[in-house]
Order: sequence, then C-alpha cells, then structure tokens
Amino acid sequence: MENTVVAHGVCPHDCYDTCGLEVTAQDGVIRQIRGERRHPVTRGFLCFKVNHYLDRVYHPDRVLHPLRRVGAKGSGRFERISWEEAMGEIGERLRAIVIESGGEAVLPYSFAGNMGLLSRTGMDRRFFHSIGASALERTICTAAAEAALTRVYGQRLGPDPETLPYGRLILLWGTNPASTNVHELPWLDQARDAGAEVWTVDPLRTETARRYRNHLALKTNTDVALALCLGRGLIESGRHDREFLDQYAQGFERYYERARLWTLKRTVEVTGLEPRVIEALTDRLAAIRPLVIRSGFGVQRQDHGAEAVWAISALSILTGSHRDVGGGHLLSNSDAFPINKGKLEGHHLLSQGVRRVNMVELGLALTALGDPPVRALISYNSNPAATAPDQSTVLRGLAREDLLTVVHEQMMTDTARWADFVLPAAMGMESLDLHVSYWHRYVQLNQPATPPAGESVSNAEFFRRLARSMGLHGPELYASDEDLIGDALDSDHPWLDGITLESLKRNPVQKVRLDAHVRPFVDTPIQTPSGRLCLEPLPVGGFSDPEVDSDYPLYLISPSARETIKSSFGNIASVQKRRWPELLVAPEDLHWLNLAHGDWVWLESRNGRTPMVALESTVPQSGTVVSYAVRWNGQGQGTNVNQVTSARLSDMGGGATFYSVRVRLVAMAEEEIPHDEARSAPVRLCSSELGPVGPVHDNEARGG
Ligand SMILES: Nc1nc2c(c(=O)[nH]1)N[C@H]1C(S)=C(S)[C@@H](COP(=O)(O)OP(=O)(O)OC[C@H]3O[C@@H](n4cnc5c(=O)[nH]c(N)nc54)[C@H](O)[C@@H]3O)O[C@H]1N2
Ligand SMILES: Nc1nc2c(c(=O)[nH]1)N[C@H]1C(S)=C(S)[C@@H](COP(=O)(O)OP(=O)(O)OC[C@H]3O[C@@H](n4cnc5c(=O)[nH]c(N)nc54)[C@H](O)[C@@H]3O)O[C@H]1N2
Ligand code: SF4
Ligand SMILES: [Mo]
Repeated sequence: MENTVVAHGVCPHDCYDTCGLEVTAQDGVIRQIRGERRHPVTRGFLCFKVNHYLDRVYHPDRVLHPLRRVGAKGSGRFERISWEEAMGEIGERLRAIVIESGGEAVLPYSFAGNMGLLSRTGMDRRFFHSIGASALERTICTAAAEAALTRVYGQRLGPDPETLPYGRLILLWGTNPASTNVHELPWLDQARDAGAEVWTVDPLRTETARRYRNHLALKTNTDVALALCLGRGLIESGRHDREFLDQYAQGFERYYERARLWTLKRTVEVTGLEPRVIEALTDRLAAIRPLVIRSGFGVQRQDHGAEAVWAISALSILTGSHRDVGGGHLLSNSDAFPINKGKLEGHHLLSQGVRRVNMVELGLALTALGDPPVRALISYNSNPAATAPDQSTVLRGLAREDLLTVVHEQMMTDTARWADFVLPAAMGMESLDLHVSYWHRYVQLNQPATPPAGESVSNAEFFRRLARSMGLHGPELYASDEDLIGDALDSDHPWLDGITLESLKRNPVQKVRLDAHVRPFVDTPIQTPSGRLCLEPLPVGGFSDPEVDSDYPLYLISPSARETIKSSFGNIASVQKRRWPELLVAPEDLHWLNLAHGDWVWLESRNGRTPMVALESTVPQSGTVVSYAVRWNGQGQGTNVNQVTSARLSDMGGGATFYSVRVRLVAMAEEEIPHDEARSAPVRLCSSELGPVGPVHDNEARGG
C-alpha cells in the first residue's frame, strides 16, 4: 500500500530481552507492532505489555508540546508554550545558575526508560560534561552486581543464552523470567524437556518457581549463607574441581575460610531450608554438567548484594562450570558489546574531580547537599518521583520552590507533575537508535517508523537544543544521530568487526562476533588484575546471622511486576488493571496480624508509610510480604511503595537495597480508608475485585 512503512524496530524498554520489532506505519501513524520473527532469540513474540503498545504510543497522558508550570509546584497545572520560549527561558536560567554557583549546581537524573544507546547516553553526557555539571552515578539497578562481577571475572560476560538448552542443571537464582525475561522461558523449557533439572532460589513462590518445580524458598536475604554452605559442602566432600581452580582461579584458601563458617546446621537455621534439600543441591552441583547458574538482579538489591553475587559466582568457579560450552554464570552480557563509550559520551569533555552524586541518594542530593546546593534538576528517561527509594525525601526535594526542575518525558508522570518545564519526548518507534542487550548478544538498529508525534523530540535532540539554548560551542554537542552511532561503533575490537551503521541498515539484527561456542574465561582472556578468576572475599562487611527488628518484624520485597516495567505502563489501562496497591501476605501472617483478605493497611517502615490492600497469598513465605513495583503515586494517595524503601547503599558499588526493607502492617482506621468519590463512601473491595484467596495469587494481570 502507498504511504506504508515497515520498519525494523527494537523494544526500547529496560528489559533483558531487547526484542526485535516489526513496526508498520501508514500515513505517519503507527498501525501495528509485532515481534520480528527473524530475531534468533526473541523469535517473533512479544510480552503481554508490548502486545498492547499502541495504547501507550497514542495515550492521552502523552506529552506532545512543551509545557510551563502555572500552578503551585506539584499541582500538575501547566500551560502550553513553544519550544523557542521554553528553551529561551530554560537556557537563561541555567546560564545564570552556572555563572552564580558553578556547573555542579546542575544535576542530571536519568536511567534506562529507553535503552537505546543514543537515548540513554551520548549527547546528554557531552552536554553535562561541557557545563561541568555534577556527575550522576547510575547505580539504581545493577551496581552491586557489577562491582562483584568485575571483581570476580573482570567483566560482565556470561554464556550465550542461545546455549541454555545445553544446560543439564540450571539454577535460577534471584530472577523471575516469567515476568522479567519471558523470551528465556522457551530456552529453559527446551532444556527441561531434554532432561535438565531447573532449580529456582527465591524467597517467593513465583510463577517461575512453580513452572520448574525444584524451588528453594530460602528466607529473604540469606543467599550468602546458602551459597557459601553449598561451596563448603563441595570442598569438604572433595568434589570441587581442583584442576580448574589451579589453572584459572586465585583466592581459594581465603574463600574457604569464609565458606567453612557456614556449616549445614547454621545455614539451616539462617535460611530456613531443610538440610536434605541443601545436600541434594550440593550433590547435583557436584555431579551434573553442563551447569548454568542464571542469577538475576533480584538477588543483589539487598544490603549484602555484592557479597551474594560473589558467593554465587564462586560456585560457578568451584564446580569448573566454565569448562563446558553453555556452562558458567549468566547474569549479564553487557560487556559482550565493546562499544566505544569514551567517544560516544565525549569523555574528553569531563572535568577532573567533578562532584559525583549517587542516584540512589537523590533525596539527599536535593535536600541536604551544599557547596553548591543543587539548583537545577534535569530529569529524562526516568521517573524518580515513583521509582527512587526514600520517596518522602525525594518529594520534599522536588517541592523546593527554588529548584528549577526540567523534565523530558513521554507521559505526564509523577515526576513531570513536579516540573517547572515539561518537554515532550519521542517514542522509541519515532527515532533512530542503536541497541545492545544485557542478556543476548545481538546489536540492532532501530529504524524510525514515523516522525516524532506532536512536537516531541528524541533525547539526543533534546540535548542539542539545551546546548544551543546555553550558547555552547563545539561540534560534539551538535553531532547527528548517524554520527553518534558511528562513534559508538568506532572500535577495533574483533567482536564488533564489520558492524557499522551501513551494514546495520542492510541487516538490522547482527550478532557480535563472539561465537556461542566460545567459553567465557576459558577461551577468552580473564581481565582481572591477576589474570585469574578471583575467589577472594570482598573487602567489605561479611554476611552474618540477620538481626531481628521486633518493631518491624517483616521483610518487604517489591519485585518487578509482570504488567509494567517499573513505573512504565503504570498508566495504561489495558495493561495495568489493578485499581489499588496490593500487598501479598502469607496466610499465617494475616492470621497473627488479625487481618482479613482485602483489609486496608498501612505498610510502614522506619522511612515512611503507604496504603495497601492486604491480600492472602501463598506467593510469599511467612515473614515476607510482597508488593510488585511500582505504581504511580497518583494511584495511591500521592505515594507508592518507595515511601518505605530507604536510600541505604549496598555493600559494594553504591547500589540500591530495595529488597532489604523491614516493615510492619498497621490496620487502617475506618476514617483513613480511601474514599470512593463516585459513591462518597470508603472503598470496600468486593470479591471480584480482590481475586482468589489462597493457593496461587501471583503476578498475573487480571483479564486482558
Ligand atoms: N515485566 C517486567 N519486566 C522487567 C521489569 C519489570 O518491572 N517488569 N524490570 C526490568 C528491570 S529494570 C530489571 S533490572 C530486570 C530485573 O529482573 P530480575 O533480574 O528478574 O530481578 P527482579 O525482578 O528485581 O527480582 C527477581 C526475583 O528476585 C527475588 N528476590 C528478592 N529478594 C531476594 C533475595 O533476598 N534472595 C533471592 N534469592 N531472591 C530474591 C524476587 O522475589 C524476584 O522474584 O527486569 C526487567 N524486566
Ligand atoms: N520499590 C522498587 N523500586 C524500584 C525497583 C524495585 O524493584 N522496587 N527497581 C529499580 C530498578 S531495577 C530500576 S532500573 C529503576 C527504574 O526506574 P526508572 O528509571 O524511573 O524507570 P521507569 O519507571 O521505567 O521510567 C522510565 C521513564 O522514562 C520515560 N521514557 C521512556 N522512553 C523515553 C525517552 O526516549 N526519552 C525520555 N526523555 N523519557 C523516556 C518513560 O515514559 C518513563 O516515565 O526503578 C527502581 N525502583
Ligand atoms: S518489554 Fe521486554 S519482553 Fe516485552 S517486548 Fe520489550 S524487550 Fe520484549
Ligand atoms: Mo533495573
């Protein structure tokens, strides 16, 4: 048909799968988004959320024009203005701030709302480096794991997911692919159907745990104990791979000094697991090959997150699992893509010694930092008012009258509502981009199917406009999208050989030149300082028996929801069907708390509180409650679960500790129960709204 465009797209969301898309547009309007069947890993199907994607692209909350605040901060009242007016005013105010207080008074805040390389990095860094802005440490997601992986292996590299079917023992440790990595399930099923044993290690009885049956429901945050006990068991029965250790590893003696403290008896007490189950897994680890440890990011969002990843990594080394094609430890394949970050991000523009701000501590940065205080916040590709921890401090910061807040967004999010200026952001399908994955090994070109809707612009274009508004000079600040892709791919590394913009235009899905049969760290150089895999304990903390906090006796876990990606999709009615914030509670805990299925409660921690509907569920074990993350604050009386999370940092890497939260539940007084405006009565939930009591209430979206 005339005026029909079929473009190769890439799902832009922060997700392991990085799916190939086939995007069809007619007369400049996107009509259909399907999975790209020729993508060898994601193979033509999409997840539940992105199957409804047109509802997101053309949603009424979409910001299509620049907006300037007219009401009080946070009131969400704006007037439409032109780009010229917006940029004129923002440029003038930023220039004044930089002159009066220095560049460090400007703070960027961003993460991976759009994972495309040009959307997540590049032009933004060039701009902020040029004005000497505070440098943001982007730690909110994977920092603890990165610190541990880099120390142990020298790199974030694991087996190719396409070799998962070779695995005969697969350990899913702190990951829930049924929600977060659905394209992994067919590969895991294939292994299972060929006889592999698939085990999950997760305090929650997730859909993944039910699918693969061998489930170790350890107590929350006790992974270090379990992993070290398994390692001790292997060593003390003489079933570790001595030859592999002699040839490839370092630090075995000191590892064993730590591991030997975790006797079976002590580990059983701490983890709550049965001794025979731990012994059974030890026997499997000793005997079955190939062994793949597929650990996830869930396991590292805890106080001892890096230590947990270290202890799990050590199992992959003690067993010599890296010897086998398909064996080893798959947590991240980010370093399979030797992108030229220095050139893309303009590292030469960065001033030495510029102030660094950890994004986990955004609340503190906005409310307590001096010399200079943060006077301007530029937020893009992220929604910190909903997703950052210690939310009450973050919101106090955003409420500051003297803070200039500029938000580049696709939607009128909780963060955008606090802005002085909201600038419209293009969707993934509307701009050129280059994508890599943290799981599979394909580089992909995202070709725009339509021009940006309304007056929206891509992230790269937004930063070109900001640079112009401040009168900045330098060709790096105005490079085209194609030039940026060229810079990213400008590498002599053999794994990127022949992958250029031109070749991607012809073939937009290309595997890095790292054959699936190349065994990481056996066939590739080990990039640690010693040139060996490092078993040496981390130079921090040391997990010990957890302390009890009798005022806050429960653990809260707020893991990924199936129907959203963090706060993204939270406003899409066809996807997010839950009207109220839900907290899953084990039947025994509901009983001793004297609560009933459907009662309103306050979920409280030492940081704050937020309202929830308590639901009886066998997903959590007694002692742990669950709220899938994250809802929009606007859906929960102005707050969400991040009112109770804290900005405490993980043991290494400065990561977030979202899953190390101690809480209590307090029944709501009658007058506190949210009001149903329509009926002018407190919200009472009927059984159809509550879903089933009992054996299974997982993360399944209702209906749809
Ligand atoms: N549908 C959907 N997909 C997503 C996302 C989403 O929000 N929704 N988010 C995306 C993002 S940003 C990321 S980083 C990835 C994350 O995806 P994953 O790596 O799967 O990590 P999480 O979802 O954080 O947590 C995974 C599991 O860790 C478990 N867990 C929590 N505490 C512990 C613990 O102490 N020990 C152990 N062993 N397990 C624990 C949780 O119960 C959960 O089932 O997924 C991405 N994909
Ligand atoms: N309680 C709790 N909180 C958590 C977590 C948890 O497990 N529990 N997980 C944490 C993790 S792992 C992560 S990664 C963070 C993620 O937290 P965020 O970085 O806030 O991610 P999202 O909620 O997906 O919000 C991304 C925003 O970027 C916008 N966006 C998308 N594409 C573009 C674009 O091209 N340009 C611009 N300018 N904007 C765009 C989207 O509309 C969306 O509002 O949340 C963290 N918060
Ligand atoms: S969110 Fe993940 S699984 Fe869903 S389409 Fe995007 S990349 Fe694929
Ligand atoms: Mo994340």
